[in-house]
Amino acid sequence: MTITHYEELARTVKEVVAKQKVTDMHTHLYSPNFGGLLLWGVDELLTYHYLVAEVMRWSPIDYEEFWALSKQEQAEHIWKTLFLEHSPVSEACRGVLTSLEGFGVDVKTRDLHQFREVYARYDEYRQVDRVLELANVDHVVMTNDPFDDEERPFWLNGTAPDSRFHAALRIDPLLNDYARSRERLREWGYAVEEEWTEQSVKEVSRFLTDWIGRMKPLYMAVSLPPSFAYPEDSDRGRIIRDCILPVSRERSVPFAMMIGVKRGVNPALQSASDSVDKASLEPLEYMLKHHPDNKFITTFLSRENQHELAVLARKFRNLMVFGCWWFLNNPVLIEEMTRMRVELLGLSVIPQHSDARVLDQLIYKWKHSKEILEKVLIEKYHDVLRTGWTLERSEIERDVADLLRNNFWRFIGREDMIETAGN
Ligand code: REL
Ligand code: ZN
Repeated sequence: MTITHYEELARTVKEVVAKQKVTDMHTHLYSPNFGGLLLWGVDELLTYHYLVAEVMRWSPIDYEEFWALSKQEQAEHIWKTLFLEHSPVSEACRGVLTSLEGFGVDVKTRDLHQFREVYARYDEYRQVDRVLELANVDHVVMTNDPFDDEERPFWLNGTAPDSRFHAALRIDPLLNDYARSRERLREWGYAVEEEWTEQSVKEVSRFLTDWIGRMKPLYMAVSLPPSFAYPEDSDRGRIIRDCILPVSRERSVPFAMMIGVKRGVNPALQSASDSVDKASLEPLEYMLKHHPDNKFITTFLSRENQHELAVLARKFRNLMVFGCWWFLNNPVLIEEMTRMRVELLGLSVIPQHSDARVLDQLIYKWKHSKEILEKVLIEKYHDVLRTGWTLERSEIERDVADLLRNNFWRFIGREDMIETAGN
């Protein structure tokens, strides 16, 4: 079907975007067979750290007192303060309502006990099937940290994730706190030396290779502070140079960097304590230029870094830009970033990831982001239709499939995972 007019265009884009399955390339979700690691349900939705930060702005409760409450009590406190005593219009509050509504809960009752009863009919396996279907997500990439004492045993026992869940080898402790991680590596039989010697390089690389073998990660990932520098005469600089980049290239496991997070700005907020600052793009530019055979997947946390990141991606095809990360995952910024990226890079980006920590958030994160993607695409396609260009439905299907799943799989070299809505 050839599309020449706005009405057909708008209808087609809406249908195609709604129908398109998403591969969510960065989440904090777990396969349902990983014990209690997968968070789901209304109490988890309400105690999301985004909402903890928001409740503290209204509530006089002491931080310690809040953290001493049970999960249910924290959820009740947040429900009362952010939903009943004030209107829930922030993106994180709205997200809870979209997720509940999408799950079939009647939010207008405002009855948390009733919401809990609905979720009580599910277990984590049924919940995964239902939420992935509701959110139209086909694959989920987890965040898997071998230094995490709760998670490590599952991998050591050979627990295989559900086929829809894929690992990402997260190496924050190795890169951001090497002094402590070095001790752990020794405990685990990696003979790293006090100094950065050839043997240390070999042993850290062996650690990475072992975990790549165990997890089969789609990429290695790290979050980095605004002050991140490279090259740098530091533990982090040396590990990236001597271990991460060579292993990433040799094993074809791209290196994902999430840059710009200031951890623990208000430590009393615990999981909600992190903030943001602008970073330099020079380290990334240096890596892209000096390591053309390495693949990099990158996002920045500050709004101010987004334009220069999109420009840098025009210069280096070994860079894939992804997502509207964390404090950027708000409609006003998603729209601005998506429009800017499409204008500068066409359709060669991964416009969004969910960063979901709670399974049910997949419903709202993708519903809200798809609405914006739809809007931007209609506008951009309409601009070209006005020149006399025409579009086929199959071309729109191809483009939307690229944006929501195939660009990711193609970039990481998994052509076998590429699918389009039409087939
Ligand atoms: O992957 C990360 O480092 C961050 O996305 C998380 O640490 C953060 O807490 C997350 O919930 C943000 O959306
Ligand atoms: Zn994350």
